Amino acid sequence: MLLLLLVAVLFSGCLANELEPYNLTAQQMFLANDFNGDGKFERAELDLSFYIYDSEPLDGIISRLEYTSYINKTTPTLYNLSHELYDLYDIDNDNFLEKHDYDAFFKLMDYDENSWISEQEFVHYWGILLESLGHLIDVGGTK
Ligand SMILES: *[C@@H]1O[C@H](CO)[C@@H](O)[C@H](O)[C@H]1NC(C)=O
Ligand SMILES: *[C@@H]1O[C@H](CO)[C@@H](O)[C@H](O)[C@H]1NC(C)=O
Ligand SMILES: *[C@@H]1O[C@H](CO)[C@@H](O)[C@H](O)[C@H]1NC(C)=O
Ligand SMILES: [Ca+2]
Ligand SMILES: [Ca+2]
Ligand SMILES: [Ca+2]
Ligand SMILES: [Ca+2]
Repeated sequence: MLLLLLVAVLFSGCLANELEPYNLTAQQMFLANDFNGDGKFERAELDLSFYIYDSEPLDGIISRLEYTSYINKTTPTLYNLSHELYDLYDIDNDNFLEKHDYDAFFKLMDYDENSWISEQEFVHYWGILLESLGHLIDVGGTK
């Protein structure tokens, strides 16, 4: 999930520091992934945000290869980052993203354990994450 919005930000700016401030980027990601616009990021919306990466085979499971090659095709500058994100999502480290991985990843963001992610929870989680992974974005040797 979520790289889609990073992609949009990068295309408009083309520099890694366009992702800063990271909390603002995280906020935009929240808005983009709250598909029904009710101010809550819900478990079903997490599934939706990953749907796009499922290609070959089209089986509801996203392998590391499916995920990272999609990124490499669409935004090669995010290729390294895509591996780190995949590690994060693939909670049991078996190189396949499945329901139990999404369940566990969702819980990581749901600090108050009320089964939906508020904008505040989302921005908190992704703000920290982007800060720690931002250096992996390939900005063409300028940074
Ligand atoms: C981002 O962080 C800055 C500095 O802490 C703060 O002033 C700003 O309101 C935050 N923006 C969002 C969208 O959280
Ligand atoms: C990324 O895509 C390029 C161009 O399609 C390809 O040459 C390269 O092998 C790919 N790299 C990886 C690591 O998938
Ligand atoms: C991506 O990974 C390759 C191989 O580990 C490394 O050579 C390259 O510098 C990395 N790029 C970025 C932007 O971190
Ligand atoms: Ca929602
Ligand atoms: Ca698949
Ligand atoms: Ca897994
Ligand atoms: Ca919550």
